[in-house]
Amino acid sequence: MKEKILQLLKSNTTDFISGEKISNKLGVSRATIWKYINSLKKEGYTIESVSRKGYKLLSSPDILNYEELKTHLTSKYMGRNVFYYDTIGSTNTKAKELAANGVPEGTVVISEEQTSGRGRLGRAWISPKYKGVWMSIVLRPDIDPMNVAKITQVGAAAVYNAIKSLGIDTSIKWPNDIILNHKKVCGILTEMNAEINKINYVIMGIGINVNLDKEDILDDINSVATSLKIESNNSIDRKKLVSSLLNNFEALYEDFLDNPKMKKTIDICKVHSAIIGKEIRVIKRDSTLNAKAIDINEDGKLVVQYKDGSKEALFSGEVSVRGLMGYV
Ligand code: BT5
Repeated sequence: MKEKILQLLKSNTTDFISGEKISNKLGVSRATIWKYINSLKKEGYTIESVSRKGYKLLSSPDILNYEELKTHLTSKYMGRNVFYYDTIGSTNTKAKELAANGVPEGTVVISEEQTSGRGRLGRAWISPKYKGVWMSIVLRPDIDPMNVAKITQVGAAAVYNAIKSLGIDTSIKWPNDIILNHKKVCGILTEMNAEINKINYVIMGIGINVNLDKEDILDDINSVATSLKIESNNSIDRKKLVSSLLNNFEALYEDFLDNPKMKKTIDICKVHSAIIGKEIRVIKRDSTLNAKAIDINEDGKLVVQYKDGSKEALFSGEVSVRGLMGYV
């Protein structure tokens, strides 16, 4: 009932809606409406109430539940089943649990804060409350498990497009970072559960530093990390960003399922690459070599050329890439 009242208020934010009208439409008493309006106010909605006129929604809180996201969502299934938390350990861990219990493709876990956010190889990911986008998408692609790494590129391209739709131009550092002014604003962690030739599910975790302030970026990462707000001097609308990300991701993901060469994704990752054409360091488990990044191929691999002229297509699982002068 609360959602229905909110929907009515949202459908008309220029005029007051009378208690009588709401009561007739939804078949509940005026006292019940008043109770729900108070509860919405407690959640952070600013609602003006004037006797004889009724109620008017003045503003909505900056939170990322489905009620708030759906205004901007145009996707068919990405983000249509949202598990929203105020705080959680890691959205990827929760998404795995839900996926194992059978939630459908496109289910999203999103939290205002993570207390044990994870990067790759067990690294920590800082995720302060209400300041970022910390979310995971459950996917069930019918593809060879060997091709799962490609989905990280689909995610990176979708994040690029979503941030661009808000007027900020970033670049993509293969395989899983989005970069703004040489620092990281977003990281992607793709995890999967599979048998030898069948994927049970893939979890695509995305962390975007949206409205973090300088003091949120702790000492040990401030040389590599930044936020959209710090770089643009503007607070960013997180709801628009998440919805745009899900809309973009669905389109590129479908293209990837239909065309494994995923031209649309690769084009975005190449044109907006932070490293193609540059000298980089390729850090493998037991060696570090300088090379020039020259291409991203249709397998989503980074093609590099070493000093001796030899070329190699790198698989994202086995390397880290750094600029010669710093992070990138
Ligand atoms: C990543 O790992 O970049 C993947 C990050 C994925 C985070 C999302 S949030 C939602 C979902 N749930 C999770 O638990 N995780 C996913 P990697 O390339 O390994 O980078 C990790 C490194 O980035 C750390 O070792 C730090 O140096 C740095 N770092 C940590 N927090 C950061 C932040 N908020 N912004 C930028 N860099 C950060």
